[in-house]
Amino acid sequence: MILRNHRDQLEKFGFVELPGSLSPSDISRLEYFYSKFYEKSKSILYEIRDKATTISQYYLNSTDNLIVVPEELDSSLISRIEYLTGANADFRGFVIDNIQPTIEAIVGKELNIFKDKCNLKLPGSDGFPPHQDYIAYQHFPPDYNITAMIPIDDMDIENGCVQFAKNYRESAFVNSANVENIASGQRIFDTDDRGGIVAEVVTKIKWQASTPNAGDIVLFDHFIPHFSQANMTQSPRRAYFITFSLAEQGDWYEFYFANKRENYNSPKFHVANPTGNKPSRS
Ligand SMILES: O=C(O)CCC(=O)C(=O)O
Repeated sequence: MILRNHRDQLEKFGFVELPGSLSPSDISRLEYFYSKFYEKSKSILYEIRDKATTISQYYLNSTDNLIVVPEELDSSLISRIEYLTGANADFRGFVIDNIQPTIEAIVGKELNIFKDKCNLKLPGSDGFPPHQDYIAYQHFPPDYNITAMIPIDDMDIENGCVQFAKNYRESAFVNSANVENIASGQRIFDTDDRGGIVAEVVTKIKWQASTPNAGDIVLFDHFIPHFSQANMTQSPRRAYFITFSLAEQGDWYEFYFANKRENYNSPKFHVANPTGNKPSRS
């Protein structure tokens, strides 16, 4: 059966592509929600500017708003928007009804939403260096996380699609000197000061670009190394990333985001974030 095959791929490689998972009306809904999130995020940035406060200070006093992360080199441009299902009950219902059941069927367990975001990747916006999401999530109680990447725009190499480490689970892949830790039987590699995987490991990885279209979903676990390049096109490359944990390990969504509001600048919330290119305004 298809789902059995998907589960096997996920277990073997750490990621699996699910083409054509969403209907045309689902895709329109994703666009509609995005327009709401984007307008609200702009108004939050204006509010922060008008109050002459900092983002980290603003979020200390805001408990139920979207969390906006601006571009590193231009704080008036949005890099990503978080707390989506927390701030919008309709979007939460959409995810629970239209996305979560497929993932639960593949994983074979009930899930809870752990965190969520939409990456905008504006024209010229930088990529994410190679990293394992485990580095960011290890600070929280669930020991299994799986992310559904849900493109709003078709993704390709030019606009900075995500590329996965196809071979990193092969036993001869890397010598143990570059393994920092073993978690749930998976290797966690040494990191640089941004939380990215060290170059000695990165150069041994066989990268596979994932180029999903709107309507597809790509699932990946928190161990698989992945990276993306800058968006070299003239259009944004928008995608939702909804991360789940096992329901049997509790519901950590509000805990995660409360922690983020209290520690907005903590490196654990900015692992391997893009920093280099300044996006254009067009
Ligand atoms: O949006 C991208 O290009 C990559 C995102 C990513 O690697 C991440 O959020 O961990």
